[in-house]
Amino acid sequence: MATPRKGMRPRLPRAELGVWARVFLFLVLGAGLRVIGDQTEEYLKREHSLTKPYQGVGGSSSSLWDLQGNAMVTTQYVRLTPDVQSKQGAVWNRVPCYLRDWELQVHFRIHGQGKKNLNGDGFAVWFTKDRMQSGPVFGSKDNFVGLGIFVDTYPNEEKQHERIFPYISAMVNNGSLTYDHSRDGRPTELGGCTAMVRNLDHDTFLVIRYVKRRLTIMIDIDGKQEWRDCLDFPGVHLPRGYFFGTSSVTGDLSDNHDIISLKLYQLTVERTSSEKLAEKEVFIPTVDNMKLPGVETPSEPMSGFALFLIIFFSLVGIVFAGVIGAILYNKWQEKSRKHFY
Ligand SMILES: *[C@@H]1O[C@H](CO)[C@@H](O)[C@H](O)[C@H]1NC(C)=O
Ligand SMILES: [Ca+2]
Repeated sequence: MATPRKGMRPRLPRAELGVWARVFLFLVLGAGLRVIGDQTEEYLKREHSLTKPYQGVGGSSSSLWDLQGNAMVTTQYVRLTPDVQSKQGAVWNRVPCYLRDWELQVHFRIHGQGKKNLNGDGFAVWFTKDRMQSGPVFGSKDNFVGLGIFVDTYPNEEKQHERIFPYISAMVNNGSLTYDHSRDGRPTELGGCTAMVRNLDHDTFLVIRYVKRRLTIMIDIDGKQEWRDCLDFPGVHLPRGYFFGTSSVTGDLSDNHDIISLKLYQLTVERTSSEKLAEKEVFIPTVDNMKLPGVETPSEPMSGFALFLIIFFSLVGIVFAGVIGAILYNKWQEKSRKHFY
């Protein structure tokens, strides 16, 4: 990913603060606040977060989260689907989110008996207008309105063009697009990355960050407490007041799809007055410069090395041309001298 990230906080490992620093911040600033970087602050929003021990989830009417389908809650995780064929489940936030800038940290675990590529299908993380509607897109409705992030563990498309699964991808929809399951959603994706996330002993996370209309996905799946880039896409316009949710489905192949936590942070970001003006409220999800299905993908931006080679050989060319030019000029002078006498 070569695009520079402007206005982003420097990335820090999750365990960036020591215990005493945390205690100090907790006492001084109150619970739920993490101070990071210079321009950005994060506040954990409990009304949009799903954490142990999942009090009341799927139960009481005061609960912030609803379960749907075969999803079930234990003390350690919310299991969207068990490692059993033809199951579907989801968990949805009841409170619409009106935050302008946010970050959703998803702590998940995918595990099962199936050997490589004999497992499925993965899970989706949603920020959508509709909630609690089962369907064919990782257990949730198609032609959705909003944002879908897919952790796809099964390659449906036979010809995979070098793509290695599991694969994480993102899609923004205004309700008109259909997710093409047989092609793993490739015609409509914004981008994505490979993420070997199955049957791991360590914790696996993905983070979805939405700041100043820029959608960024990072993953922490190697057990090193480091965020790795997965997708970075500017010009993503998402309306406010949508719902966070996550869903999963199994078919002939299956896996346990477990959500350990969903932590939603409000990001407080400085904006210039022109930035404020440019960011109009939107009511339909759109993406600037979205490459439409069937349109050729633009070629990769030039790498630094390629640029170096071009400049290097241009210089060599100029020097070479200069030398040749000088030789020819000398020859010509000699000739003209000969001519003269
Ligand atoms: C929805 O998206 C499609 C495809 O990106 C586009 O052709 C259509 O005009 C959009 N509709 C609205 C109402 O924005
Ligand atoms: Ca798939």
